[in-house]
Amino acid sequence: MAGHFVLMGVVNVTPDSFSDGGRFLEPSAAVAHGASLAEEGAAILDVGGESTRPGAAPVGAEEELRRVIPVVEGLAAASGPTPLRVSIDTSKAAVARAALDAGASYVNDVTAFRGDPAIAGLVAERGVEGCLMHMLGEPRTMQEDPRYEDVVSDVKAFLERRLAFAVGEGVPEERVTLDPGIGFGKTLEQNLELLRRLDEITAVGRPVLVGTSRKSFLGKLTGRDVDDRLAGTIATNVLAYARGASVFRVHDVAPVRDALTVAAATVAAPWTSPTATTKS
Ligand code: HH2
Repeated sequence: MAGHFVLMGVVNVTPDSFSDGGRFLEPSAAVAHGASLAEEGAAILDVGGESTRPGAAPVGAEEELRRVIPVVEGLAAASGPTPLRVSIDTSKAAVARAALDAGASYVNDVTAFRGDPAIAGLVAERGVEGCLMHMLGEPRTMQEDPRYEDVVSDVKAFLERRLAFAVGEGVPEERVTLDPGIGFGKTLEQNLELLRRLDEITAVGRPVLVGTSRKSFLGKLTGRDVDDRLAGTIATNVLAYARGASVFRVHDVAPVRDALTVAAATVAAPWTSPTATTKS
């Protein structure tokens, strides 16, 4: 666990995303933004053309394609010291297919292959990696009184079921990352409990991604507006790291990279268990 983390930088090409909606609608602006996130240390750039914020209206495939494909193409073609790794944040197989054709190599599906199950076969066939995320309900209504028996056990069982589905469709387990879906059909308390007990999700044995960046539960705790939630974002990412998460989806790559670098160095410090040194 110690020492290793991957930053996924958020590149939203939408008019209505909750924190950066409308800022990168022009493909050239989105590509430039993605390239600067990569320079700050993002190993993966997650390009999305449909907002999933609570209450968001769904977007048709044609419009989603129009938004994301030029950006995926631009980022995949952007040259630098290391080629940019592009993720497509979609739940539509048609969008994922076109994005993979345009140079993406990762599929981030907030419906965990439920929205369009054909996405699983596509990921299998193309040999790419993907992320399966938990969401209760759908974005339009997901924050209306979400209820669980036990939020962590329920989310874990869901992720295990979706992992089994993906494997059944031919996706090798090694290519799957799991995500508890912070903010997707969860109250403030449920989000905090998932973070507090994240080690129960990492126990499934797959890498775990967390996306807390700028989310409203941080605003509820601190009273801060969406543009002023970096401290809360850092706190939650460091705590998630300590509990075994390894992929961090964030808008502010440079400061989170610094925080996780310090966290990783601290956790990695040599430490000998008293039981290991006891003479037998
Ligand atoms: N959160 C958002 C979108 N995609 N994907 C994963 N795997 N995990 C997340 O937590 C996650 C995600 C929401 O954030 P953002 O993209 O900034 O907002 P919007 O959905 O409004 O575009």
